[in-house]
Amino acid sequence: MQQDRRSFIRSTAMSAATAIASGTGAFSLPILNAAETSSVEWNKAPCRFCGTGCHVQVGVENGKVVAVAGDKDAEVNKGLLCVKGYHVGSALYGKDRLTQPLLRRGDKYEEITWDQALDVIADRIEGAPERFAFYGSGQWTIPEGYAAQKFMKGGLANNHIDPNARLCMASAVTGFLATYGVDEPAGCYDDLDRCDVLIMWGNNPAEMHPVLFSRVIDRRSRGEKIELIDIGTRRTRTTEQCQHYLEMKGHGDVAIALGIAHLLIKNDAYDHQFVESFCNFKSPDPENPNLHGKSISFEEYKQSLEPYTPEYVEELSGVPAEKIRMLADLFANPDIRITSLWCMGMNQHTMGTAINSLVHGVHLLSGHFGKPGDAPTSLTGQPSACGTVREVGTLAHALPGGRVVANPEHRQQCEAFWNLPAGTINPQPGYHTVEMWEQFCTPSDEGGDIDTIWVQVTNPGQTLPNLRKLFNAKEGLEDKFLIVSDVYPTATTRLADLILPSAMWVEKNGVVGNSERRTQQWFKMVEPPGDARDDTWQTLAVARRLFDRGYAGMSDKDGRFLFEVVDETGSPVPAWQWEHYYDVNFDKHLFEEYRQFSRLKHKDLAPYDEYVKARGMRWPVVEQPDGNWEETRFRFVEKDDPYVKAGTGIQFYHSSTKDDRAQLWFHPYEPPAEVPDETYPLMMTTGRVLEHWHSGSMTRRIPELSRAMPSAYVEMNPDDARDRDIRNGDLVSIRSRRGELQLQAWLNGRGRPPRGTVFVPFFDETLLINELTLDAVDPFSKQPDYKKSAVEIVKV
Ligand code: MGD
Ligand code: SF4
Ligand code: MOS
Repeated sequence: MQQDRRSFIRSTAMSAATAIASGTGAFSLPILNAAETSSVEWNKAPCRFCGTGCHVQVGVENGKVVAVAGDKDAEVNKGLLCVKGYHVGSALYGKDRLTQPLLRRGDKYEEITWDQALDVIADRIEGAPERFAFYGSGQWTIPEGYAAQKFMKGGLANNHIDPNARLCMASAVTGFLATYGVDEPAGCYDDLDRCDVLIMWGNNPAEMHPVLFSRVIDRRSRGEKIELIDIGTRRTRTTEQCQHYLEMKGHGDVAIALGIAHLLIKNDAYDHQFVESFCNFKSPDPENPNLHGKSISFEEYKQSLEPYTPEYVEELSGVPAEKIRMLADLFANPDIRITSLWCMGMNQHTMGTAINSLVHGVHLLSGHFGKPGDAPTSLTGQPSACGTVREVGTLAHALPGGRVVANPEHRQQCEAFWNLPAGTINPQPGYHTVEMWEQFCTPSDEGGDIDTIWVQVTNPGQTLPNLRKLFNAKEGLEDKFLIVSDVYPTATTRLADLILPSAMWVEKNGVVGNSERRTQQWFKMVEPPGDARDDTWQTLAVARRLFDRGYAGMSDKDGRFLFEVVDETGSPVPAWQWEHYYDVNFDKHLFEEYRQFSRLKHKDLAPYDEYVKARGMRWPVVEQPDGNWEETRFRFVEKDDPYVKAGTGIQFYHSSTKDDRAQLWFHPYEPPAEVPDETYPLMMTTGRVLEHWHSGSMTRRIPELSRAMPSAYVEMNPDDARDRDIRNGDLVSIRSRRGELQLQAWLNGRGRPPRGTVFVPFFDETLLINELTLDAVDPFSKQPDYKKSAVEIVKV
């Protein structure tokens, strides 16, 4: 079949649009209880969408997912789901699923076989392996990410692999590393059941982690008292539930954290015993900028905080001085339990590493750490941002198990696990996301040295910042080649040279890791449509094609295929042939291999089969003398964390100063990378909405969700609108230094931005707000700031 490229794009975009408009085409599932039908077979799986990590029960009948129910046995959600979770099954059945590999020839797409597709990819790689990059995802399963990681860093000795999670939680990672020397939250969701005060630092869990938020709100209906504080840049559905709303300007969080620390010291209300036993002090080192900064004395720390009086903090943040005093008084009270929650507000921030470290610092300084309910806890957006990105280490500088490519010992360990010749792994970190796409969009003769990118399970054509520069500029660069594995046509497939149809969610086996260190497993339940195949299989099959062509990197040092799997009799299984892929549980094989790495930094995982029985377990999971595998709720805390020495109480055993202490940071306040001026007087924030998952490629194909939230809009403050003669529903033009877009204005809508600010969601493929967003990044995490772009709005 030959199809004109433009008509393909048009027809797929149209079919998605009509499926959405008419409610036909996309298949909608009833919500059943297990008891309602007996011919339905039920099985557990984590929800496909967010980092909360709810479990669903999936009902299958005649080879189709026909129902979804909340899983009552799951600790995370106890049977509850949000509106996306209830409809997750329908995400499989949009009528324009990709079912066949498609190769672009000039202006046309041609259906090709998988065999041909593998040759195309192998040719690109063999032509220039060092110019090839892999762009992955926090929605990769752990085995998918691990396979890609080994393929790149082991097989190709190429570190140009980075995930969309760079856009998401890279600053949380650097914050944890800078503070504790090891990544991921010490606490867990149990803290939400136990805290007296919950502070949300620029976080809207009512829409982004709905089930988690209702777990908190439910406590009130049981008569428990809990004080909720929303520090935010606009009123949201979260605000509605909070006793306190502290409206801040962009980067105000930095000032607020400094203000709290200032008062704790000034009032001598900090926890002397905790600080003296468990903390060192740090500040950035301007002479030698690096993640671990320089050591400072308590006196220096104290002096640095001097200027951040409540009045000065009010000036910087817009939050009244007495509210800063209120926060400091709460932290000064040792008799209450305080949990801080944050997500993209603190991470998508050009001071992301700094603000993450400062919020940890407030908890450490006040001793609100390590007791159930006393925890600084960052949330992740995606179902496996933790499992696949942070733990498997699918970042340009990392290796599995908290290892890094720059460390010779780490490379050696990894080479030993992979049975590779010594010196195989490249010591130079690869390109992080923004650099990778910049290199790809720069013509080769102008020095752009990435010429092929393989994208899996992410939609960069919609979700990268500053799209014209970092994505659209690829158009017309004939020597650049984009490979996209997806389940639907998207803004990314629009510029793809090779489109690969993928199996999704319960069409394949999977393992993921949620925000609270919980590793979750599921089995394949239905067949993928047409020729769609697992992402892991795709990586494996390309590796094998290279191996068969004699590409040296795809063999281990004994000449065996890098991804060899043997059956019970010891003979290799040809899993790279699709018809044999499920002869073995390839996921289990990869997981067991990966599991060895997890012990290197006390992130121990249990054997695969333990996760089959459980609704997830939180690492470190350690085997007990009776043979049971026990999870850990609170890290660094004696009795709960098996790695803490008896008698220490708390032990930061990965301390970067090697003295079992955490680092308490000072970072000076800096303004945002872009601030409003005369030409662009409004500050724009972007983000998600309840009904849609990220780029909407899945949720916009679910009629109930797309009808509930059909298209993007710009939330404006009524005063800003009045100044511009704009009324509710008017079409307006929004402009930044990078692009222009026309949208409908929404006044007094779901979110209420204060004067001088606007909000635009990024789910709408037909209204790409990321053509306007800024691509400035945090200096340590390289994560971009999507929350602060200067714009102007005029009525059309
Ligand atoms: P998704 O829509 O989640 O967005 O950005 P993306 O990851 O780009 O993309 C997942 C893609 O995977 C979809 O196209 C889906 O169809 C496809 N897919 C689903 N299942 C499978 C599968 O099994 N296999 C394959 N191969 N494909 C599959 C998210 C990113 O967006 C993130 S994490 C953040 S935090 C950023 N947030 C953000 C923001 O706050 N504001 C703005 N303006 N932009 C943002 N962009 C970032
Ligand atoms: Fe799924 Fe997240 Fe909703 Fe839970 S809260 S049902 S994981 S989208
Ligand atoms: Mo991004 S990890 O989903 O918030």
